[in-house]
Amino acid sequence: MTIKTAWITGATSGFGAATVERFVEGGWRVIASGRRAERLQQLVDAHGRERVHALAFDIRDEAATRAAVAGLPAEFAGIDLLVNNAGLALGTAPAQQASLAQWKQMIDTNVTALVTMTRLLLPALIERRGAIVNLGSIAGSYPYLGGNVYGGTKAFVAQFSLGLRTDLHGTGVRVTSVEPGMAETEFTLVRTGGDQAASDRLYAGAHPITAADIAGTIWWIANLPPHLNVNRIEIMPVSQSAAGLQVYRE
Ligand code: NDP
Ligand code: 8X3
Repeated sequence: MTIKTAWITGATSGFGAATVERFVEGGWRVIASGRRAERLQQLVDAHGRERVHALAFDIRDEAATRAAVAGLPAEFAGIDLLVNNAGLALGTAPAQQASLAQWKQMIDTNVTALVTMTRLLLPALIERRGAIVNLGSIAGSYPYLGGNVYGGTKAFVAQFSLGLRTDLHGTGVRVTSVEPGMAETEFTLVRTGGDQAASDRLYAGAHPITAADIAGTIWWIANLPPHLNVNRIEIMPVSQSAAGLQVYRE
């Protein structure tokens, strides 16, 4: 049987790290990328060089991304699945107080780097009739206070995914936008600039989604019969639901 290959961005933590584990366990080869080289090395040490190819680079750096794609070893050069997972939220301040630098970092990572990876890997994905799974978020559909640019980047991910499907019509390439709600990863630690107590408070008692839940969802999507495409999938923990609109009164 031919061994399939997935490129999983943001593989050093959370959804990405769990997805690496799920796909390696399922017999795939994985290209694991992220900035924290030591965490990537741990994946290689755990699973072996023939299963995991680690690429440490900042995904906002287009030249580094191009070099990573161009330098893939032959065994990892045929890509069956791209999981565009690397991403982040920074800050929860309302727009009028938010940091412009943080806004730009979210756009550079969640939007610009995602489209760069996609564009660079499309030829390989078309050749293999492969699949793309993009990590959107419920924040792209439901506004919340302080979600401003983060929500905007995830709305882009959802609409870009639908547009990709349309453009890739007839190629056999599948595209899915996975849109989770509250999930316990390093997401809130990153968003709050390292406030572990704030992260713990947010998830306490809420039974949030786990990274393994999302890895299992991505595994399911990638292994559906080839005539099926999940366009979008929105997943929340049972403890979370939408809570309506606000009214300001004079
Ligand atoms: P984590 O913070 O645990 O993981 C984020 C990953 O993105 C890390 O591996 C990190 O790697 C990588 N990353 C961030 N910036 C860069 C960069 N500049 N270059 C390369 N890699 C980068 O968060 P999650 O696992 O929760 O998040 C994964 C995705 O899921 C994100 O797109 C997030 O927006 C989305 N999401 C998360 C939800 C949640 O509640 N947790 C819900 C809905 C969507 P490193 O730091 O090593 O570079
Ligand atoms: C992460 C989910 O609700 O914190 O995308 O924005 S949320």
